[in-house]
Amino acid sequence: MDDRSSPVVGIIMGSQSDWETMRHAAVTLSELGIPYETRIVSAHRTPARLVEYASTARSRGLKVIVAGAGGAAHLPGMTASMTPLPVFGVPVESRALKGLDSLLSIVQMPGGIPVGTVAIGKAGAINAALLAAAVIALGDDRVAEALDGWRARQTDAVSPAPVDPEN
Ligand code: RP5
Repeated sequence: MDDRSSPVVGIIMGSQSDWETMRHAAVTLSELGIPYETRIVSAHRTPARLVEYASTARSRGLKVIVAGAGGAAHLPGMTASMTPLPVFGVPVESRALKGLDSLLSIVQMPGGIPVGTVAIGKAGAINAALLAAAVIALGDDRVAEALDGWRARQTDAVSPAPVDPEN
């Protein structure tokens, strides 16, 4: 989806090591047919890249940014400080503190610069993508229909009763 049409969601992350988590946001957007781009943008290691990315995001046509980072996770907040677009922050699970550090770093923004913070790890990456889709669906009937379908399929997939695992 990255190159087929103009991206409306930017998926950014602080490190290559975040991709194992953030790829779930990409998969979810692909399932919904929403064009996105993926970039490694570190608040600490590539601050100039962050300024360039965040400050041009809206003029390049992005509508929502999903930002994942771990540890001292400044990326979502710094991004939100430089763009008026909605930013959803994904706390990536860290080795030392299991992502609690990431979560608190992202969620505890001072009043005035919001970051919509989701759950730690894969669930958060999926939900950030679904929130991005919900924002875009407000002005895009095709995405609204795709999101309705995604949710209906999820509902249909829930068995009415537990089953024993194979083997
Ligand atoms: C953060 O540091 C990244 O978002 C990543 O979650 C964490 C560790 O990065 P690496 O040392 O694996 O590159 O900036």
